Amino acid sequence: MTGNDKNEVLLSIGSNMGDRKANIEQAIRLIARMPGVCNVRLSGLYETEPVGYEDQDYFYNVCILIDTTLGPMELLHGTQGIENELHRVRDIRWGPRTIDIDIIFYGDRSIDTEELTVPHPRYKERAFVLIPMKDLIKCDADIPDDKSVRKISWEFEV
Ligand code: A4P
Ligand code: MG
Repeated sequence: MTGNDKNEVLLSIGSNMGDRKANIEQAIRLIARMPGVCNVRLSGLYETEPVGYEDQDYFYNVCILIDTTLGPMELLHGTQGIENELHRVRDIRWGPRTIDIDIIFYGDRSIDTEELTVPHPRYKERAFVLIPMKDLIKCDADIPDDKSVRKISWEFEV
């Protein structure tokens, strides 16, 4: 436990199924309502080419910064609960996911357990994380391929 220490955390959120924008907005609302989470700040919304499995639809991606008194595992379990809640509505058996929430940074901590690796091990190779992230924090990582990431007009307040 970290007591009542407040940590700044960067989350990456992606969706490529159903109403992608609505899924992302709902995930953000649910994160903002978690006890122990406050001061939610949003990046722009981006449409991004799929990375990894190419035979799937384009994603929408955002990054958000939050302040939280939750410890890293509490936060992970909370965001996994939100993933489950949003998956359940869509009843998907295989394939793309309605929502994916990854912890990119948790303060300046390094964590390497079976359940959680922070900073996220692949974020530096991913334009779909780096470009939204640059809306929120200074970042000196090279942006790999920004042609695969396109900003979408977005009116949303938490
Ligand atoms: N886990 C470990 N570290 C973390 C962390 N920092 N944040 C563990 C969140 N979870 C973490 O995750 C699998 C396990 O990772 C969890 O049980 C957790 O304990 P998952 O969300 O169930 O599965 P996943 O997301 O499919 O796997 P993975 O390896 O995290 O996939 P990625 O790397 O997140 O890739 N292309 C575009 N354009 N946009 C996307 O958002 N996302 C992916 C998923 C692929 N291609 C994409 C996008
Ligand atoms: Mg994930």
